[in-house]
Amino acid sequence: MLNEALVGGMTIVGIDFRDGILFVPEVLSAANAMKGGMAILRPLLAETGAESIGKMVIGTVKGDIHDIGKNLVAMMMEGAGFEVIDIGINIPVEDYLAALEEHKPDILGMSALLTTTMPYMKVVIDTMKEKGIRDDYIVLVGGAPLNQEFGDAVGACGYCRDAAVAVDMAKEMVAARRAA
Ligand code: B12
Repeated sequence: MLNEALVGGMTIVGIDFRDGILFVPEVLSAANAMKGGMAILRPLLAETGAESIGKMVIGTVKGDIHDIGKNLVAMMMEGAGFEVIDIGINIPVEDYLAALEEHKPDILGMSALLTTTMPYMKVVIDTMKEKGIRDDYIVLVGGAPLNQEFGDAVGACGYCRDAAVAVDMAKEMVAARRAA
């Protein structure tokens, strides 16, 4: 349901928005429908996971209000058994740092959907380095305009092209870190 209906539908909306067939109000309406569907699926997916296998703080970077992909990642991670603290959209570096301090997660996840906001991920990671806390966390980044090269360039531990990859990568990295 999630991959074929909700994500599949939003992919078509994305293509039609890009091609000028759909406009912002229609895209917003589709986004709301997706959120409604996710609200129904969320507890069902969460039920399938047992104990927390790790903790993640996730947010969309400053200047960016896109949250569907982030919410999907959060939901899939919860479904896989992670505890997820979603700090929302338009998140400045200070708020990321405060959430890390408060929740002490295994993973920090950052999302960006705009080419103008994706460089902000480097601001967050560089600030973590300055404060000497970069290596305390697994940093995963994602969002449609990103790629592996960008993830490497900003100093993330991993770039995930979708929520399924995020779950696999998170499980692997948390297990490796705990084993070490
Ligand atoms: C829906 C949408 C909107 C909605 C957002 C609603 C919401 N609540 O999120 C609205 C209408 C508000 C909107 C606004 C704008 N949008 Co818009 N939007 C889209 C659209 C159509 C779909 C995005 C989406 O939700 N995709 C579905 C999700 C499931 O996919 P996803 O986000 O990529 O997430 C997956 C992966 O990337 C990954 N992932 C994502 N985040 C993370 C994080 C982590 C940690 C990990 C591990 C993985 C991960 O996993 C996710 C799930 O599989 C895209 C087009 C597109 N195809 O991307 C344009 C798009 C992103 N928007 C665009 C633009 C330009 C804008 C506006 C500037 C428009 C305007 N002129 O006002 C504003 C920006 C406002 C702002 N400051 O942010 C452009 C960006 C172009 C660019 N070069 O940057 C796009 C590409 C459309 C286009 N072709 O022009 N938008």
